[in-house]
Amino acid sequence: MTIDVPDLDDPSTDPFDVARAAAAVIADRTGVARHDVALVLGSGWGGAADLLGETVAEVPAAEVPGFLAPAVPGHGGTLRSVRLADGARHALVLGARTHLYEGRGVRRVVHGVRTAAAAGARTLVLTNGCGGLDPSWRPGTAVLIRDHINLTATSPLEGATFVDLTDLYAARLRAIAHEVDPGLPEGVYAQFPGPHYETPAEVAMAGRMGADLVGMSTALEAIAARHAGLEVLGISLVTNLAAGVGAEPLAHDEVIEAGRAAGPRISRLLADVVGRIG
Ligand code: 8IG
Repeated sequence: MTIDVPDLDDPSTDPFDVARAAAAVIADRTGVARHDVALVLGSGWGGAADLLGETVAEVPAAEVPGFLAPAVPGHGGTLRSVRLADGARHALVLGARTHLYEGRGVRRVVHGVRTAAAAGARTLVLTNGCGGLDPSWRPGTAVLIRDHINLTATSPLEGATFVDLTDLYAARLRAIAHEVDPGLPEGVYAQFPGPHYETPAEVAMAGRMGADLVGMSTALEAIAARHAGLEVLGISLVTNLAAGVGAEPLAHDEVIEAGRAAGPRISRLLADVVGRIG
């Protein structure tokens, strides 16, 4: 299918036109006319889609309007359609996240979210790997995002678009996650622009502001999702203690190992939660 798609970087382009074009290509390439739920898989969550159900089709992101080839070759970069275990619903798994720090503009950052909405999704699950401020949250701890603090100094919305962000991270979906795992902690996620990690002073600042988690994604996507009418669930995987938290710096191989060890557990969690979302 060849279609003429306007350039997302052109200010006169309506980004929702590109999202609709992307959704049309996804429907064509996957043979799935409508996706019900979408997932964005962040650091540490790459394998977490495997338990969701049966993969129907995979499309390289670079072949879908508005999406970019992955910054790191062989690192994600595909859009996957998965038939959920109930046999009726389909999940769109976005394995290609564009981060703000890539410098491609905020439209690219939220294009996957807008495409998911255009593809029919009513629910969006945003996952990420992040730093934790609570020293009792060891690397490998999954945390539900209760709210966020956007420290990027930007917004994915353009013009006089005044969107209410009360209960952005839907209480209904957090309750479903708690049915699956009553012990899941909740926290406030602060999105920094990155790509550098925070200084200890910045982490302390974020803590005084009310943050429990620090990362480089998710908040801008959640804002775009709410604007597009999606119900949002956010789950973080704490892969490291944030800078200056805890007495000694964590060894990198310990962090990697904690993430690896968490893989099967967070995959199960994600599949069980998505299975219960109506
Ligand atoms: I993985 O400690 C991961 N991503 N900003 N800070 C920020 N992003 C992160 C961190 C962290 N760990």
